[in-house]
Amino acid sequence: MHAWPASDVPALPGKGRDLRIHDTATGGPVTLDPGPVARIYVCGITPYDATHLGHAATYNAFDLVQRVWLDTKRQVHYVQNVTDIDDPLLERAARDGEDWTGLAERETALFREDMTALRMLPPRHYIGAVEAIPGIVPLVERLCDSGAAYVLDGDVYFSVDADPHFGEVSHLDAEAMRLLSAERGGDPDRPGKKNPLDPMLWMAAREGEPHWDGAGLGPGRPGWHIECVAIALDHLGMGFDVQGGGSDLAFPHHEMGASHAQALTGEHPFAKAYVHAGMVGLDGEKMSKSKGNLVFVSTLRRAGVDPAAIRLALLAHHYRADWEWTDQVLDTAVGRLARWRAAVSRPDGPPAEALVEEVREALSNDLDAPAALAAVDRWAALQDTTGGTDEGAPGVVSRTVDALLGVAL
Ligand code: 5CA
Ligand code: ZN
Repeated sequence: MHAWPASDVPALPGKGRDLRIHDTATGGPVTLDPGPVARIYVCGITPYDATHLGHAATYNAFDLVQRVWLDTKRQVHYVQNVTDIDDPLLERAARDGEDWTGLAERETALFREDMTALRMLPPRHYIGAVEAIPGIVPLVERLCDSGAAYVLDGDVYFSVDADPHFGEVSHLDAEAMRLLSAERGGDPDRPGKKNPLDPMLWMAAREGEPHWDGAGLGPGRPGWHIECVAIALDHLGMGFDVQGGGSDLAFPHHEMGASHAQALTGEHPFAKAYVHAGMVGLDGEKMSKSKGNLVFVSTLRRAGVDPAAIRLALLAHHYRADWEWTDQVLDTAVGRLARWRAAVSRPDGPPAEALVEEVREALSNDLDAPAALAAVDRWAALQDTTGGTDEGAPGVVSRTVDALLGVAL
């Protein structure tokens, strides 16, 4: 699949800082040392509805990861998937009497437009589940051959007991895992499973549903977790730096993915850090496609909201916090954008060197975007009250905000 166009990332004076980030698996901060090429996998959308502010907030967090690494002069190999075949997509298409491929294509196209408008840097590889199927089948066959998978009425399940590290990503107790598995696509109550938590790797073709050639597995379609594992192993390999997504992916998705990969390769870990963004809510509930309480990026754009203001609204919250979208959040961002634009529109201003370092420091410290915004606010306030004589300082500020925060002033 093609991704979306990259916006320019201006080079900044001096040198960026290494990223220290909260890792769900260890429950604390880790300082990543990726070498010259940093590797990151971020779980993509299931394209059955438009991009909402919750999605945008999660992709914003991982865009910052990429920007911090680029500032250290590293290359970034960023991979993202599109879950373009899964139950929710088929259910929505059936509900609306629409062809599931048309729905997926339309919503993926809209996602690309939203990401472009928000200046999210594109992944290097943007891969759909459907196009990954030829790579998924042999992995499932290998898991079967090694005894880490088994067949139940034609469906293939992964045996979580095959991975000695199972549970080490999310650290949940058995009951919590069972509940979340039932809520998030698993089937813990299906009779005949070795362990109720075992997730499906390959679903045998169902009457009237799309299916693909599965060689020895028979016709069917892939499970959700193996999709991301196949794509990540193909394009990044084991031990990549960051596996990212919203906090609702920690279990089962990232836990199961890590176990699939570890059982396949005999190596550990799948990712050096598992990074999870908080959930954005509306009216007291997590924004979710299934609940329908959504504010879409595309709706705001069509209403004339500047995408830079949407981006500033996202950046005003720490990525790990759960927060609520309100009109006030957007109004504050619109006001901030206007103040910043006025402040950089003059040829000179207060010195900007310290600001560049403050923004770098804030982001390298577990992506503290609110602290970065506060630093720019202080510079803009100084510009507004006393001004300054440093020629070119507004340009430096503008490039810093662009390169590190993805906001074009
Ligand atoms: N296709 C799978 C991942 S392989 C999936 O979870 N798709 S999704 O469309 O449901 O979500 C895409 C990303 O947005 C995931 O990282 C998810 O955790 C995140 N996300 C979904 N809802 C919210 C929300 N309300 N707030 C923050 N992030 C969210
Ligand atoms: Zn995923």
